[in-house]
Amino acid sequence: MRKEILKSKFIGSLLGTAVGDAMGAEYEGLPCKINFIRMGAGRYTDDTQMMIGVAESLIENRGFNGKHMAYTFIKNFDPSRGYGPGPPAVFRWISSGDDWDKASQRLFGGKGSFGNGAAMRIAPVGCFYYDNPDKLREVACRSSQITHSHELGKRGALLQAYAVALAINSGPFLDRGYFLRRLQGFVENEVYKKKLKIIEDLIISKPSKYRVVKELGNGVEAFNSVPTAIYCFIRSKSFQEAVLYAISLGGDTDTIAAMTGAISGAFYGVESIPDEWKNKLEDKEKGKSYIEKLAEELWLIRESSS
Ligand code: R7I
Ligand code: MG
Ligand code: MG
Repeated sequence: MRKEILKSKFIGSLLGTAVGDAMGAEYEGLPCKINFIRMGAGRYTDDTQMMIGVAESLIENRGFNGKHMAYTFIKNFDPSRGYGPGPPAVFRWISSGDDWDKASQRLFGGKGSFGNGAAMRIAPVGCFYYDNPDKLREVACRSSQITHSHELGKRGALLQAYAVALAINSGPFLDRGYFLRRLQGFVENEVYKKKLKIIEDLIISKPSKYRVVKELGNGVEAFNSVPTAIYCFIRSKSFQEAVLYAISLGGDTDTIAAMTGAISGAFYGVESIPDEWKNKLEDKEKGKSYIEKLAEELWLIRESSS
């Protein structure tokens, strides 16, 4: 792959997360079949704030450092970005002395969270380890462990990271069957395998949005949103179509659009994100330009090591 293409895919994936998140944020919790979707204020939410933390920590350490990533999340934490209840509790426990990889196990009666919070932020891991599935698996799981230690929370993040990596490695024409088979081969979990099989069926049957939501979900749980995002990407022919479709399904729109944007941006590259959406994305302290810079730094580290 040409260097410039890889760079565009890295930036596309990180910016795709932020654009999907900011755009979807204004439709969160609405029922399925939303029409007239547009980019509103362009303010991103927790999904992007945590994705930024993942990227910053990978860059500073030139790889994964769990304690550093946990403290980066804590440093960046801004409650006005709309976090789920789990992560802020974990941040408090780590700040009071819990180990970075133990605190999250206290959530949900000791089972850990299966929310989509680990998957929504994972794009930088999928980019950084796009050519190393073993390392991707390890870092996706360990970075999830900071806040999401439930098996289904981690597996969701792993699946999302691998979808981003596959999208980087494919192109310009998508072989849907191949893409799904590679995901099937990677995921090692019955809940997700079943959902991937449903995607296979949906692809050939032009289903209604109600059926998609009924069978794949549009909720805050990782297993009710990561497969949905994969479907949104796979069924569409452009970044724009994929993200609009994701939001139109309703439910956890910021997150499903963020994850759809991460995969679609990794596949189509940054040029595929409509200018109007990019230009409306907030560009203050850690906004559009900063996210582009993070993606470029991740890419540079990979370029210099290969
Ligand atoms: O996963 P998380 O960071 O939330 C992310 C969501 C995204 O939509 C963001 O845009 C933001 O709005 O929040 O936060 P968690 O609190 O770990 O998980 C989210 C929710 O999933 C929880 O509040 C629970 O409702 C549900 N959940 C569980 N419910 C029962 N048992 C997660 N794990 C469990 C569980 O083990
Ligand atoms: Mg959010
Ligand atoms: Mg959300």
